[in-house]
Parts: sequence; C-alpha cells; structure tokens
Amino acid sequence: MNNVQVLQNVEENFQTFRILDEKGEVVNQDAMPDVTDEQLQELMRRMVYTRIWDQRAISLNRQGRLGFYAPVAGQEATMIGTQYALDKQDWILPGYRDIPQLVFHGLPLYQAFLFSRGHVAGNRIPEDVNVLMPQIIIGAQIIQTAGVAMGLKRNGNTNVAITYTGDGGSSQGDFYEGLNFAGAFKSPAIFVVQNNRFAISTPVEKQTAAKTIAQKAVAAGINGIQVDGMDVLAVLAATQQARKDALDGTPTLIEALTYRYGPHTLAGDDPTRYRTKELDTEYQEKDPLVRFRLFLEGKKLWNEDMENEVIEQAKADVKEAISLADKEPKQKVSDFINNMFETLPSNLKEQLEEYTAKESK
Ligand SMILES: Cc1ncc(C[n+]2csc(CCOP(=O)(O)OP(=O)(O)O)c2C)c(N)n1
Ligand SMILES: [Mg+2]
Repeated sequence: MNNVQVLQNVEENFQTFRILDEKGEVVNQDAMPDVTDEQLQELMRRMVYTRIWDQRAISLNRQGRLGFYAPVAGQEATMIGTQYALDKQDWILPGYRDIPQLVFHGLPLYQAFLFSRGHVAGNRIPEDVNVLMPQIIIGAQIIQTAGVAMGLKRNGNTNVAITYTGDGGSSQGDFYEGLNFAGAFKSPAIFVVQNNRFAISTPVEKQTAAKTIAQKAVAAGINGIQVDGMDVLAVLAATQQARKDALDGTPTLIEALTYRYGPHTLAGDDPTRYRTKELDTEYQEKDPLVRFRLFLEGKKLWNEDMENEVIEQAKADVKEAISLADKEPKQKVSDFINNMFETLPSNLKEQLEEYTAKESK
C-alpha cells in the first residue's frame, strides 16, 4: 500500500456513527445504548431544560445581568449525551461553552452565573463535584486531562477524566501532546471535540487537511470515533464505550459533528458575516431536540405537557439562580488579588494595600 492508499484507507474507516436519523427513526438498532424508558425521558428533559436556560441566559446577558456567555443551542445532544455516560466521580475538564455538563455533574446553576460574571465564587467548586473551572485558553485543558486521568489510575481509582474542546482547539499543539501522552501512559481519558464547524469565524475546512478530526487518534495510538453530535443516543453510546475502553487502558478521541445556532459568544460577533443561511438551515433540520422528540413520541414517552413542565421548571430555576447570584457580596479588587496568590509577588503588595484601604472605607 502506498501513502495515498494508507490515508484513504484510514479516512474510509471514519464514517459518522449515528443511531437516529433526522426524522427520529432508528437507523442502527444494534448500537442502541442500554437505557430504560425513564432514562430516555431524562435525556430529553435535560436537552429541553438546557435550551430554555440558554435562551434565558442570552436575554439576561443583554439586560446586563450576566457577563461572559457562550451560547449552546444546537450542541445540546453532545453536551448532555457525553455527560450522561459518566459516573458521578468522573472528572470533567471543560471549555468555556461547557456549562451544561458542569451543571448536570452537580455545579449549582447560580455558581455558573457567577462564573459568567467573573466572580471568584463561581469557581469555588463544591467538594463533591468533580469538575475543574472552565478553561478560556483554547486547548489548555487537554494535557491536564491526560494528567488528571493518569493520576486517577495511579491512585487506584476506577474513574475517567473527560475533556471538551472545539474544532479550532484541535489545531493547538496541546491537543496533540495531550492525546499522545494519554495514549503512551494508558490514561483513562476521553477527549471530545465538538466540531461545530467554526472557530469564531474560521471554518473547519481551514483548520486541517485531514478529512475528519477523529482520525487524528490514529497517530496517537488511541481510539477515534466520529459521531453525529446532534443524535443524543449515538453520543451516549459512543461515550459509554469510550468510558469502558478508557478504564481498560485505551483513551478515545470523540469527534462530535454539531453546530451552534447562535453567535460564538455574546461579545459581538455576527454569524451572518461568516455563515450562510443555507448552512444554518441544513443544521437546523438536524436539530437534536426535534429528532429525539419525534423518537420519544413514537414510543409514547413524551408529550406537550411533559415538555411544558420542563420549560416552566427551567425558567423558575434560572430565576432563583440569578437571585442567588445577586445575593453574593460584590467582588472586590483586593479579593481578586488575594485569591490569585498564596504568596504575593512584591509588585502586587503595594496595589493590595492601596485597594484594601480604598475598599474598607
Ligand atoms: C490560546 C488561545 N488562542 C486564541 C483564543 C481566542 N479564541 C477564543 S474562542 C476561539 C475559537 C475557538 O473555536 P473552537 O475551538 O472551534 O471552539 P468553539 O467555540 O467553536 O466551541 C478563539 C480563537 C483563546 N481563547 N485562546
Ligand atoms: Mg468550533
């Protein structure tokens, strides 16, 4: 086999894994994850809940009541499906958009709102919630994940570490280092690339010459799978398998094909300047909630009343969380400095004194 054939051979082996098609029909019964009817309903509940809270967060941001926010609509199946496959004791190393995974892993919603405001109390993760704070630096959590997973294994733990990045993040040097390290040390790690086709305005076609991001696993000697990231059942099944394999010594790179309907963040990018209407429509027709709703309705497991109940619950929870976040004492500059360092560098001592004096008035 020559080099071209080797590459073709690799690429042919990375077909998109899917269980439900766009109409909610099962196209891959053999791969169906082993879940009860109640668990299927819970997956739907979580996706609906996330979409509503995302809408509320966007409007709270516009009212000036939230700070940094990266919308998630379109990516619910990837976020919810991967987290649902985890054990409570597994560790999540998230990026800035991955707030739903943290909340369903146990981070109180009001703390997610405080994180959005840049308040340090948003990063005081409760003791029993195994998540790190969201990483803003693209790709920085990937090597850490290989290390956290290695630590879990060395301590005799039977848990995994999972991390999330984007199509853009997969171009960072840290991405390759992390995958390689995890493979070499058989770290129980799962790397999820949420390929939403854009890194802010840069299309994925400019990100790599590789046909898939999943195939990058090959060079690291780990498992790789490309999954339809708008099919919650496929995402769940792929992550359950990845978790088993991770504990058996083989990490997995999961590339989830997805789309963000909204802007990159609420800081002002305008998607109409870098995406076409046709592309938006193409992905809206794959919507994870529509597809899964059709599937559940076909099994008589979902109806409008159930949906409305979740919508009301999500709205009420957001209201309560924002009022809890409002009760947190305002962050002072002196808190900020004190929280950053155990031993203060000399150049900040003067500033700390200055702010402490100002803020105690
Ligand atoms: C090291 C680094 N470089 C640049 C940035 C600025 N930046 C923030 S988000 C982003 C795009 C990331 O795109 P992708 O990885 O596809 O993630 P997505 O937001 O689409 O989920 C960039 C370049 C950053 N935060 N960190
Ligand atoms: Mg992206």
